[in-house]
Amino acid sequence: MKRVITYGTFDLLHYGHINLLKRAKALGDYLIVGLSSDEFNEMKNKKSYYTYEQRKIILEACRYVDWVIPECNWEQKINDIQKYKADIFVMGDDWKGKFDFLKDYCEVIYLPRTPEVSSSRTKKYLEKKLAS
Ligand code: C2G
Repeated sequence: MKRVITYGTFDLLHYGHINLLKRAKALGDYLIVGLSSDEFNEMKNKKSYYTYEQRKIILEACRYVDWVIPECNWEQKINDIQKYKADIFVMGDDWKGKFDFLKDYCEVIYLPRTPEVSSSRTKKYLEKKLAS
C-alpha cells in the first residue's frame, strides 16, 4: 500500500488541480491531501473564494482523493509524513526544490503544472465580467 501526500489550497477546483491529483494518485494506492486552512491561506497571502469546509467538501468528491487533512502551517509536513506513513510527497513544479528537505523522510516528486489555468486567473476574469 503506497501512500502519496500533497498539499494546497485547491480553491475553485479546476482541471489543473484535477490533473495534479490524478497524477499524484497514479504514483501510489492512496492519496492524502493537506488542505490549507483559511488561517494558513492568510499566511500564504491567499484569500480563497470558498471556505476550508466548502473546499473540503469539493475535494472529497474528487475520485483521486482518499483523505483530506487540514494544512495549518509550514512546519507540519514531516510530522504528517510520519503520522500518515506517506511514501511519496508530490507538488506541482512551481514548488520545485522548495520541499527537498523532505527527501530524508519520503520520495519527493514535483510534477509539471498544467499551463494557463489558475484559481486567481478565474477569479479575475469573473470579477471583470461582473463589473462590466
Ligand atoms: N497546480 C497545477 N497546475 C495549475 C495550478 C495548480 O499543477 N494550473 C498544482 C500546484 O502546483 C499545487 C496544487 O495544484 O501542487 C495546488 O495548487 P494551489 O491550490 O495553488 O496550492 P498552493 O497555494 O501552491 O499551496 O504547503 C504547500 C502549499 O499549501 C501549496
